[in-house]
Amino acid sequence: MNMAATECLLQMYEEHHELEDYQSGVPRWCTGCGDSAILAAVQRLCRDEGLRPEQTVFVSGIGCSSRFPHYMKTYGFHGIHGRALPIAEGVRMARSDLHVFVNTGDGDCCSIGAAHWIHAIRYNMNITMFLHDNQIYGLTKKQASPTSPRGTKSNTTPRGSYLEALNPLSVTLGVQNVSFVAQAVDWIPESLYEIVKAAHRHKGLSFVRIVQRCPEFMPNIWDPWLHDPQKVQMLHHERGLQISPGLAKVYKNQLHHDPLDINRAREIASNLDIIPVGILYQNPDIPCYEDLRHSGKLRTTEFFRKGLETEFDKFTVWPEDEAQQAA
Ligand SMILES: Cc1ncc(C[n+]2csc(CCOP(=O)(O)OP(=O)(O)O)c2C)c(N)n1
Ligand code: SF4
Ligand SMILES: [Mg+2]
Repeated sequence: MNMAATECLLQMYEEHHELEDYQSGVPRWCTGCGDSAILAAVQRLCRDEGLRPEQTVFVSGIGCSSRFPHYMKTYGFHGIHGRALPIAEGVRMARSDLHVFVNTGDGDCCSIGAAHWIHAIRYNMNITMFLHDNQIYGLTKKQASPTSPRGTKSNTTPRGSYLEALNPLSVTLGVQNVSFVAQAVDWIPESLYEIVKAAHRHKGLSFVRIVQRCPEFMPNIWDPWLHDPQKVQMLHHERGLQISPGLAKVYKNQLHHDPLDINRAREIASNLDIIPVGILYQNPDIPCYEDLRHSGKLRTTEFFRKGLETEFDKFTVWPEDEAQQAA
């Protein structure tokens, strides 16, 4: 075999990945936890899109859902509660060649990390963000979160929570520079996969709220939607996602929705009786912050070394300066 053919084969081997190339460890999530479905969809995405594990990084905060990077055989950063987004933004600024993902819980994102969430939308960096919304603090064993429905009994709200839940879709759709908003549910794996794929392919901050079941602390809350497919509305459009014939048979509540129409997206998001599934909004023309800042130039180690040396040189006292001062 000649050299060119050998190199070609080696390259094919390096670029071909199986699911196990992305799987790491045994997830510690409870049986029936929706996080497992999200993990399966994302590992499949990485394999199908051929994402090189060494060029892929998952960043998370703290929570059950934030254990996600441990189960991906890629780079990962299990961060600080509420701070997944700024960490991911730092990674993205320094290494625009990486695929950057964020896994965050409803407490992590919508409570302690809410300020970072708002600004991440506005900065619109090329990051794919999954909000695992189980409407409760899971890891710390059942405290109400901003997305808990009013009346939720928890350790912090024993008489039931007093406030209406925050709507993560409406909040995101209200922020300047929003470029991608979608919603998925953990119990429809086919559309979950299509949505995470569309989110990854979008250039900009892709916000995907995933309705995630927590059978441990919020059992049965999604039963009305699980048992009545009419309460799940499948969004479809030539510019968005298509509904497969199999899904169309079960989910007959379908809406032809143009993802460029932000006002309609806001209306859809505000109807809480049904769960819209699909892309609510997508605008590919919003510029990414990292492009505005350094026009796609890769920040290499050499780049940083030169920059640091230039800065240090400003404080160097050269021998001739000392001699001049002494004279
Ligand atoms: C600064 C800080 N405050 C509080 C905590 C405790 N804490 C850990 S996870 C968590 C909430 C997790 O809820 P969520 O983000 O919804 O994730 P889930 O466990 O539901 O996936 C809290 C309050 C912490 N680790 N750090
Ligand atoms: S407590 Fe809830 S969110 Fe956490 S692992 Fe168990 S089912 Fe999942
Ligand atoms: Mg939660």
